Amino acid sequence: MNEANIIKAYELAKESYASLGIDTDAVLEKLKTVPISMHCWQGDDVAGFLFKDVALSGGIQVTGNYPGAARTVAELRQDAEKAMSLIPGTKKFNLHAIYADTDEKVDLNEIEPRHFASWVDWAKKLGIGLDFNPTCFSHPMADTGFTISSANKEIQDFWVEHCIRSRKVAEYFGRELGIPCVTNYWFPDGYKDIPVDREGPRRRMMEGLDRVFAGDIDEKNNRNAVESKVFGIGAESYTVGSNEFCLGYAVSRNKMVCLDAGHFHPTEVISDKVSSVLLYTKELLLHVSRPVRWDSDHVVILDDELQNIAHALVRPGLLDRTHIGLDFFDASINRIAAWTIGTRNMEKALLMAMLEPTEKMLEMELAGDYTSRLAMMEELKTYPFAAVWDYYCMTNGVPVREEWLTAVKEYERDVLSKRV
Ligand code: RNT
Ligand code: ZN
Repeated sequence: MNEANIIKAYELAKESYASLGIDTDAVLEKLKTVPISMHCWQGDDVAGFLFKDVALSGGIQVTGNYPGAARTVAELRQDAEKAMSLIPGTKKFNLHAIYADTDEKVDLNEIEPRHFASWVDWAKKLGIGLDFNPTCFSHPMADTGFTISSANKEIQDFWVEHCIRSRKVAEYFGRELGIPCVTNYWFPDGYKDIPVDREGPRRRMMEGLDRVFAGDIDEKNNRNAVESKVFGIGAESYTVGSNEFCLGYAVSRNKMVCLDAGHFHPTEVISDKVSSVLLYTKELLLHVSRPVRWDSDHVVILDDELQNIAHALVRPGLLDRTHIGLDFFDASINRIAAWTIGTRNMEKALLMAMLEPTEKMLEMELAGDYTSRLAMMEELKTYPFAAVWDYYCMTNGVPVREEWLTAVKEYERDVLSKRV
């Protein structure tokens, strides 16, 4: 793309938006500071490094066998850096416990901050924050389908211990990096078939979580979220950590919920949940994903729901209380492209939401002028958003438009294709 043309197009776009009272330069300054947490697990199909050759469990699934998945910590970092070089804006990196970088033989109930020290060094080098997740799946102690809500004391204790240790790793991340870590607790616990007792497992999950958050907890450096789900593969009839469970837990314990776009009934959308949840909790975590017929974790595209999520955060000023994380894993396409497409789309959706004369539209709404409201919403869709986006990419030193694909193809040829 020709730089002079990008600037020319931007100047014209800037005038168009200025006529609506929008300062595009100010919008781009703000957008640049909004952190998006890129999930490590897109890079290696949720395999991790702590255990070798373990099947993915917990009712989630990665499909596809596109070559080039990262096999080592070094490869994953190299891939993530490549993706980050193609994405504008502030990033964080979201780790799972199974991504520990250690030669020691440690189990999940034995992890310590030192097993993650090299991630801190790496994050410092890149100047980014880290987020964290206990890994309550893909482990023999999760084979019954229950973890922290298990009626078996030994199993429950194991996962409580894992979560406490995860929280401490997360607190260490926040302390070391000076950027609060966000820790997300997701448990796949549930039944394939109709249970007799729906209350017991939920009570045990509540008590287990209370043990995880007991004692000294460092909320300055680490914020904790619980992620709900409607069902998982093999847990179709009953999921312990339902939406009501997690919301109730978060509100009563001063924690966050994590709303994952794929964890609700097919016509239920998280964009409509944000404003309610944030009336009752201080902060919110999102797992921006794309369910296709089920919680399929497709790469995030710039669809209506993504734009609605961005509007739900930007219009009422809830962006600063929301942590945006991504959660998808597609092994059927180039994984660096998957990260790049999904994360760039999140940025685009935020930019679109910021390029809106919200106050004017709110006036229309309050005056009962729904005609003008609808007219504006529709006209805005064809405003010169693309020119602002291109300029944002260019001035942030990342490829403009599909030019990033050339970089990915080169990387595939020179690096990924050699991983055999
Ligand atoms: C699973 C949840 C959870 C996981 C990651 C790997 O349905 O969405 O967030 O995707 O922890
Ligand atoms: Zn999720």
